[in-house]
Amino acid sequence: MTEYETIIVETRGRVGWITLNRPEALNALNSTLIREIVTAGKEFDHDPDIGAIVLTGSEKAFAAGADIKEIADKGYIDMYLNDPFKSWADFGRLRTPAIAAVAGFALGGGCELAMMCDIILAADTAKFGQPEINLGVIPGIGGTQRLPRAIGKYKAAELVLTGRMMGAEEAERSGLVSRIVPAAELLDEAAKVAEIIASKSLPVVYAAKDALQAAQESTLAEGLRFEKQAFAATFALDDQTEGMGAFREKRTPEFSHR
Ligand code: CO8
Repeated sequence: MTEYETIIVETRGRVGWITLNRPEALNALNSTLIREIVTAGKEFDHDPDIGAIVLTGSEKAFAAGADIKEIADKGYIDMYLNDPFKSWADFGRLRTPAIAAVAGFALGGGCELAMMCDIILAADTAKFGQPEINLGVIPGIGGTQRLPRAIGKYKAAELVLTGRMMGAEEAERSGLVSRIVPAAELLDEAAKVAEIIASKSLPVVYAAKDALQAAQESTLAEGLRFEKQAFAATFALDDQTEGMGAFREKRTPEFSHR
């Protein structure tokens, strides 16, 4: 098992847990933290015994964004040619569904990291925002692209252009979060959702995630064509035979992930 400095990594049954752990900096995403999250995510993704990932922070902060102290003195070439954030794309490409369990601040890169996950569960204390404009920069790992797709152009523009934070209620109303739960129940609720997903057939879960992803990245016609093929392909799986057979026999299916 890889040793980590800035995150805590655990396996509970078929669920992989990644807890950001830089409390002194409100989980600001420095280069070590980025490398570690991506490494842990990929390790879980390569493990066929893991069916879902939960990514969480502390009560005060999911993540307060890129580590401003680490990037403040960088120049254009550092950011463009030596892009310190390029490995994030690998996190966005994980096949295993990821649930962001967000309490406290999810700002800048923290909000963008939550948006790379498939489900965002928010504690009632959660605060989301893209405050980069206040620092003289713009969002750099998807904020200007995923936020408008999640909450619409006009609300996203207000947040990105003013740097205003929004609370959990507003985030849920806008479609950024899947559900709000009381802060004390956040991790239990994330565990329940993750365990449900991890109990399904892994190849079918991958197919569903791929098709949902296609909805974000393609036209309706392309997405529907992709779904048609992916749907038909599930009929090649033992788990389709098992799932439908179990329904006919009025029993719980036992998926073999084949
Ligand atoms: N970077 C570095 N250190 C941070 C960060 C950060 N983003 N956020 C908080 N900290 C540190 C503070 O400096 C402080 O440390 P110290 O005591 O040593 O000075 C400690 O965390 C606690 O923070 P505060 O005392 O400020 O706590 P408050 O409760 O008063 O305020 C806030 C909390 C409102 C969250 C405040 O800390 C804040 O505004 N933080 C910055 C938020 C921000 O602007 N985020 C965007 C960063 S830019 C970005 O994310 C660009 C994305 C591009 C790609 C990113 C890929 C990783």
